[in-house]
Amino acid sequence: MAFTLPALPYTTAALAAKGMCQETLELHHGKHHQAYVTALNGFVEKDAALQGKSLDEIVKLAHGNAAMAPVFNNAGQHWNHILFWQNMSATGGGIPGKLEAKLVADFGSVQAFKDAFKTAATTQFGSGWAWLVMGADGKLKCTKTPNGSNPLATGEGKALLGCDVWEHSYYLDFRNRRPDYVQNWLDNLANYEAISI
Ligand code: MN3
Repeated sequence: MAFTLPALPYTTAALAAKGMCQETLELHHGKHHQAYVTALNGFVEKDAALQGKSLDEIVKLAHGNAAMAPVFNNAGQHWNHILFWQNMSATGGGIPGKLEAKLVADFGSVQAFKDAFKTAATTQFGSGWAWLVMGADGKLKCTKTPNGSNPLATGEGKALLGCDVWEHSYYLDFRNRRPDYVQNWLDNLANYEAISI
């Protein structure tokens, strides 16, 4: 069973008023994410060891295996983008009370959470991702991963929010201003309502 590009949970124009334009979503979803899916299917087709495995299984199997780096990069990016589309909303930015209480308990304040997330995102040198994860200790924390890696692969916890900081995610809307993209993402795009803790 081949992997497929999931439909966006909104139209490509839906986030424009929130700082992510239609062209960004058309290219990012229709070209970049599609390319990861197509490449991953190509690897699975040629390798019996990958056939019948779930996406999570392939990500974990390929992680840290140099010979499987191309498989990991594409499987990881497919996994990351599935979450990323769900992590945004045209009505994003509002933090429900239960999550707010947990953020205050674990970071000290909502502002401190956003600062930690933004620091993770802006200190990721080159391409990668910033994450809000629930650690094994039950505490929320912010982390970052390079390229196509993610918290499932690194074992850092359950990913609750993932923000793509590859330039293709923000260059049309924010040019080189990654800090502004991440701040806007946290304030206006992030779909905190969909997080279950
Ligand atoms: Mn991307």
